[in-house]
Amino acid sequence: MRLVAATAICAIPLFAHVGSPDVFFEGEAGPYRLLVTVRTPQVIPGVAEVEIRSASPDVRQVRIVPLPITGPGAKFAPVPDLARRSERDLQFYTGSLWLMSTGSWQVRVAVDGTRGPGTVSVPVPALSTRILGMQGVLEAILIPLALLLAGGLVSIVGAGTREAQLEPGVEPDGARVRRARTAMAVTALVVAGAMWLGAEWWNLEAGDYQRNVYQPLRLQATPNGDRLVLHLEDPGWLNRQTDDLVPDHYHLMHLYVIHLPAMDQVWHLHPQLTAAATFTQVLPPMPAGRYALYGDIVHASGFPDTATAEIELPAVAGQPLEGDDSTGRGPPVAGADTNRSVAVLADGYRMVWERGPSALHARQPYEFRFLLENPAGRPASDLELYMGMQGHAAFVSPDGRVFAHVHPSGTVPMAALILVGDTDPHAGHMTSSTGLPAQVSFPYGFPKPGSYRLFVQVKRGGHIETGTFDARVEN
Ligand SMILES: [Cu+2]
Repeated sequence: MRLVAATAICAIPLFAHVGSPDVFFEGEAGPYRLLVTVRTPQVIPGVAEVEIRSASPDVRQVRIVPLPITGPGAKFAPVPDLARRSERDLQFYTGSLWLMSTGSWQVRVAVDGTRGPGTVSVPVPALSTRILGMQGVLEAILIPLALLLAGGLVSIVGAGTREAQLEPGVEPDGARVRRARTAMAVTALVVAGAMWLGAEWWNLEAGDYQRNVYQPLRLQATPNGDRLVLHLEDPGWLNRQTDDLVPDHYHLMHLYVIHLPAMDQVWHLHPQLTAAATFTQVLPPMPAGRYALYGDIVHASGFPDTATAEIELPAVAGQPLEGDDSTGRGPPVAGADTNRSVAVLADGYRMVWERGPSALHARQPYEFRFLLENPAGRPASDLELYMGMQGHAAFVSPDGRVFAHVHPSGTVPMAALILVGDTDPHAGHMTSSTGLPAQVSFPYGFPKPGSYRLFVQVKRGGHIETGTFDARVEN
């Protein structure tokens, strides 16, 4: 009998962003700048832990409430919960929220303070990523107990049939003994039948739950000369579709291609939809080798997915990169300096990671800040928007189990932010496309200890620059 319960531990969570389930968001609730972290539950229904840090000290009260992004539930908000203010850090608030069903949710954060009220909604994908097999100890106790109960019932029925109507001390005759054996055999059959039915019912329930457990989209990648054809395949998770994609920062798919195992070159490409659930990318010149593919897409519900694949490519003559497509290089990841804070770019420019001296810890939200310097060592003055944003960063673990595509507003796709409505597509990032600050920041937290490579991309002087950095993350 396969025993399965609706809480925790045995598969690796893989979804929108790969292996990086926490949601990090930075943005404005009215006049207040907030950094919001939502630690999503591993099973649904489940409790999401919400952490909110206000950048200013003038916040008096924070209320939080979960709502579906679409459907009737989106219009009827339950009464918001008051977030608890930390006693040690008066700008830090925490709360817990139930997410009741799988899908696209938002956490609405309502702030009150000396500058009046303000609200902001943070999109949160809710999905079950795990199933818990019954613990071994519990199994070792419960199975013998069940057998004891079943055996007990059979012997009680046998003893009853054999001796219940006899005076104490009188031996049962042969007929009674035979009748008792028959009764015991029938009881054993009935008990075994009941246990079988119970197991069937349980497995049915477990199977139902199993269908809820998130399965990432599969990416079938077929090289074809200078082209790469990518087909999205749904393994059949709930009612997900592969033809309901919406553009996220101008493109239906953002494809990261990383050269393996050195991770010494990355491409950020934007394949074209050429048939149902099928994308085609004209490849740039690429050396023969093995490549990891991470294709970020967003469904119409605001639900993000990352489809992954690994492919072997022959040397590709390729076409020059066009439009928003870009590439960058770094040193081989094996033995890379995890304390390096400067990446040398083209034309003598430098990207500086303002990382400070303290160690990085897993599951901790950080503001990753990067400064672009010109050859004279001064802040660059010619930064532009790259696909509507000040910058794009990918946080990737060399084993490919973590991949997160992050923006200055956080891990949330821009398309989902637009769906939740109170975020104007041009708020939170710059409206003018030139004269941007030389510094760009990304809110993010690593899901687990280990080593990570960061690919940070900005646009300046009409071309896209990529800074490559490495981080060692402690527990
Ligand atoms: Cu991006």
